[in-house]
Amino acid sequence: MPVTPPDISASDLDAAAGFLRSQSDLLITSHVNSDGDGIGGGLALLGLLRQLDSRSQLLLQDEPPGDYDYLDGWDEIIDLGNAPAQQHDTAVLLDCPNFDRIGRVGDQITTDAALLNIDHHPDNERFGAINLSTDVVCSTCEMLYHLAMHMGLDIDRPIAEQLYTGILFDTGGFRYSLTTPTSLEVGADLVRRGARLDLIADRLYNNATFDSVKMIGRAIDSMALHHDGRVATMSLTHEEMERGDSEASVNYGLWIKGVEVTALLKEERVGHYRISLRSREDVDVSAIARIFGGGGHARAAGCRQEGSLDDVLTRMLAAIEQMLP
Ligand SMILES: [Mn+2]
Repeated sequence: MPVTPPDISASDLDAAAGFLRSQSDLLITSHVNSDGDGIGGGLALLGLLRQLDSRSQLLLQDEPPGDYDYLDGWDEIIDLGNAPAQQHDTAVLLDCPNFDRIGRVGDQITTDAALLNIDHHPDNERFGAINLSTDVVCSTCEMLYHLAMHMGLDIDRPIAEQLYTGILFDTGGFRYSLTTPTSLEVGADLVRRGARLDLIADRLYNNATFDSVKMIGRAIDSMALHHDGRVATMSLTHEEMERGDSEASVNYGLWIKGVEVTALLKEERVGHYRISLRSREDVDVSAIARIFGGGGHARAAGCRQEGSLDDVLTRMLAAIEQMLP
């Protein structure tokens, strides 16, 4: 049986468990543009709370991407476009370093609401009444696994697949450095409990559209090397962005030997760039992202910038250069 990492204290787990057991009508939510960790974790928590006969709902600002429709409970996710106007005085925030990350879902939470914060970002602001937050776990889903085990709840096949999805997503298939021995043990236990690892990996990694694969081609076409080949940048124009999802493109810079940091500049709106940063091992890209008002993890982070492509690129490269070893 996998053990709880020493950095999660039993008293924090007890406090979170007490919170979940004492509520009967909980709002569960995660950050804007929710990903596999937030969606898998949200659905898993819905299932776990059902075992406590507790009513809860999973509300996200944005309609979740259809890639996750293999998860049990998929139809139960509510996005803000389909949600009745309501005010909640208790909520669980998953995978959010601060309250603002939930976006406009925040308008449905009273200002004095009791919040349970479950997260694994190093810059977590411990904004909840109860905070289950440490960066020694690879994902919010791994944290939920430890919480479920601590509470003696049943992780059945549907919940195992929801949690496994978040863990696989956040570790890049158990490859990123935030993958610990415990993450691997948790993954193994979830497979033992019925998580279909082949199906989940296939849906996460081999599920792109024709347009988004072509977009990877355009991003690679734009690639340039800087700082003696230690930084690779790519960019996509607003026009290119409209043709499909570009999320998969960012990692290709790290395919190149010697590249320490890669950045993908995506023009979300004309003159407005969303920048995704990835690093190999020495550079903490979350520190770079924070300079520009963004955040994330040491190996994967992001921020936004306005201006011309040249200006934004110049600014990013100057900041990256400061961090190069
Ligand atoms: Mn996460």
